[in-house]
Amino acid sequence: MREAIDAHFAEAVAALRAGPAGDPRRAVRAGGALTGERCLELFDAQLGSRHLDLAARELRERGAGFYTIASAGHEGNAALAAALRPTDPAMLHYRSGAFYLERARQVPGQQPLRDVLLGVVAATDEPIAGGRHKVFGHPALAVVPQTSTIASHLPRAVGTALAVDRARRLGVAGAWPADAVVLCSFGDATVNHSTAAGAINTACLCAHRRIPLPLLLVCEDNGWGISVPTPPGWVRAAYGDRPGLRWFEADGCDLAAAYDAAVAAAGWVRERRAPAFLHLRMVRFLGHAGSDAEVGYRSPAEIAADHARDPLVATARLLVEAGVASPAELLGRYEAKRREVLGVAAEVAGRPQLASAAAVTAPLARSRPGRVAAQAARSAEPAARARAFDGRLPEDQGPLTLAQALNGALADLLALHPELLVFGEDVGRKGGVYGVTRGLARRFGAARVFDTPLDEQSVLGLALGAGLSGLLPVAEIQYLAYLHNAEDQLRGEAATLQFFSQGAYANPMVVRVAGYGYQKGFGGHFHNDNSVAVLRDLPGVVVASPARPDDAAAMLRTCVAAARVDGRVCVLLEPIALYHARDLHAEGDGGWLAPYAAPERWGGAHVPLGRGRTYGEGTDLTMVTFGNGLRLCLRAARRLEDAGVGCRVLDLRWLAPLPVEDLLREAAAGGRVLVADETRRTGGVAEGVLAALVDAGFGGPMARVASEDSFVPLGDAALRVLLSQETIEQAAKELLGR
Ligand SMILES: Cc1ncc(C[n+]2csc(CCOP(=O)(O)OP(=O)(O)O)c2C)c(N)n1
Ligand SMILES: [Mg+2]
Repeated sequence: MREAIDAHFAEAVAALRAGPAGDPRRAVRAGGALTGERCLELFDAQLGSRHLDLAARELRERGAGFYTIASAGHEGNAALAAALRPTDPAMLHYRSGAFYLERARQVPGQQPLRDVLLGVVAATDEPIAGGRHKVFGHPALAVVPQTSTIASHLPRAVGTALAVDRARRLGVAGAWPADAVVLCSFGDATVNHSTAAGAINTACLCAHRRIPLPLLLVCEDNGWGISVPTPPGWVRAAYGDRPGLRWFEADGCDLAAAYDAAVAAAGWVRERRAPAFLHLRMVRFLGHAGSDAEVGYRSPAEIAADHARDPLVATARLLVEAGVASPAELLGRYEAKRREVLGVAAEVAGRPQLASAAAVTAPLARSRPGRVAAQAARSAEPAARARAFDGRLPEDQGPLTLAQALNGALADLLALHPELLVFGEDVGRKGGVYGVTRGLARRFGAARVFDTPLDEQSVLGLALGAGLSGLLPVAEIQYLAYLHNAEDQLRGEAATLQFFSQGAYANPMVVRVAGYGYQKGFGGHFHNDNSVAVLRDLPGVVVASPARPDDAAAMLRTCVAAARVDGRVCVLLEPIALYHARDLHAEGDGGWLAPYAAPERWGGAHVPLGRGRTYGEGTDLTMVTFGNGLRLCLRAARRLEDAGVGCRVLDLRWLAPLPVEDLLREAAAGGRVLVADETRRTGGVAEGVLAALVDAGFGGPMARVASEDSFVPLGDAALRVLLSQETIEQAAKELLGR
């Protein structure tokens, strides 16, 4: 079936009246900068994009294609690619076909029509996602693939823009040229999303504070979010006059106007190192996607009226009126492009798709333990360490608390890696709510250790952008409950980037999260959150849960090493209640302190990913636990041993990947397994531990104790829902049949 816009283009261009021959080196419109030659090049990208859309529909009809969201009507975004450099990182709206084709034209050796069609047919030889998704992305074009979640790329774009100039200031090699502009484009409905609003607010705040942020935000406004109209004038009303955000606008259907506006906006951002917002008025053809029956919410007359705004016809008119080409010539180009695209489509249809689960999951969790161990063993030279610690090395300070050990490890890592940044709410001058980052801002400077705005999505966005840009971010989320309001930045963005780019792009990061309960009734749910299910099911994401000071320092180093070496995304869950704990069994015994686990080079030990730690050698019972549970279990084990029961306690240390090998060995040694899980009964860690035992055919008795499926209340009531030592002891006795 021939699409209406296809027929309309032919009719409208045939009806154009040829002007006298003009000089293609001159502007197609007096007063503008777009020459006839350049206009023809961009027209070629626009034609290619349009025919890709038409071909995607044909492939879909034949059952050979799997994606039909079109760029039709948005082809003016070719002007953005023309105004930018092919080395400027681009995070693109899903209607960016013309941008992609024009950018690819600027880089030798590209086959962009083929790239896009390989994506449509989900072929394994598609260059970025390898058949995992249809995205615009290519490492040679600095186009970073985006997820389908609208707005979720804006925090990363802000972080990337910040990282461009921060890398230069720190004198470290970033991933982008020092004068790069970061492009982030999106639709009009997207500006209403809180993720977009928060990210743009953070950009404004940076500009207000004169923090360099070369970010070009482009809203491609077609007036619709699927079936919901955006009120005319709304985007301008919302963003036209924001502090620190320079506004540009143009008719995106008019290539000459869009080009001038894009050149002005890109130049402004590049020179000022400050954010700008370019509003391009577009039109949406072919509905929202192939499956969207637009006639259900718009009249046929209204839909047809849009054809008058076809940006391809508008470009043809520019060329014809400037005497650069005749209507017949342009129609010839249109049909030639159709043949070219359909030729490629025929060639790629039926290309092999991913054929096994192993093939699909291959990019998820790159893991090179030998290289990670070697990296984790490294440390700064003695003189640099002495400076980093003001001459007081942590290994000379006697036994430390968990908070002190983490503080020492962060300083060691900052001293070792000039590209490492530590940031979050209150981590700078205050040194963190619990003092974990105390003194770091003073010793390493505000460019490396700093406070962020109070917006967890922006904190994670900064990590996403910094990691992508060659920096090594260690972000802090103040409380686990507040990770939950931003977790899509971890789930949708951080965890998927390697998956959708086959590792061509990565966002190495460590996110430190203060969490878990047991704060003696203080703080209630939000400060005692024990929900970790949402982290454990993220494919490829490492979840570390150190309980003791020596493990905490060593595991933080492992996480940073895994991020740096393999691009891993690591979450370090830090038990708040143990930050300042000193004793284990009795007041003053110092049982929860430990000497600083210095880097291996100075005698410290490395904790490999997914390796647990065993306490005790008893053979009657194995307790499996982590976090605060370790302390409870060690105390319970002491009492059980007094009663003649031989216990061993396995601290899992890593909640993802679970230390299955250690688990099976210790389960066999104890014969019976009691899992003590301070998180919830539903979705808690015990579910994974017991399932791993069952999967492996462990035949001994098993039981679990966990906290209740509840939020944690204030005061002594907290003890009614949290796992307790008594509960553990009682369950152990039942399991032993006593
Ligand atoms: C967070 C999120 N919610 C809902 C969707 C489903 N969705 C996909 S596109 C879209 C409309 C986006 O409209 P707009 O930003 O104007 O872009 P356009 O498609 O018009 O170019 C919606 C609601 C989504 N992808 N992400
Ligand atoms: Mg829209």
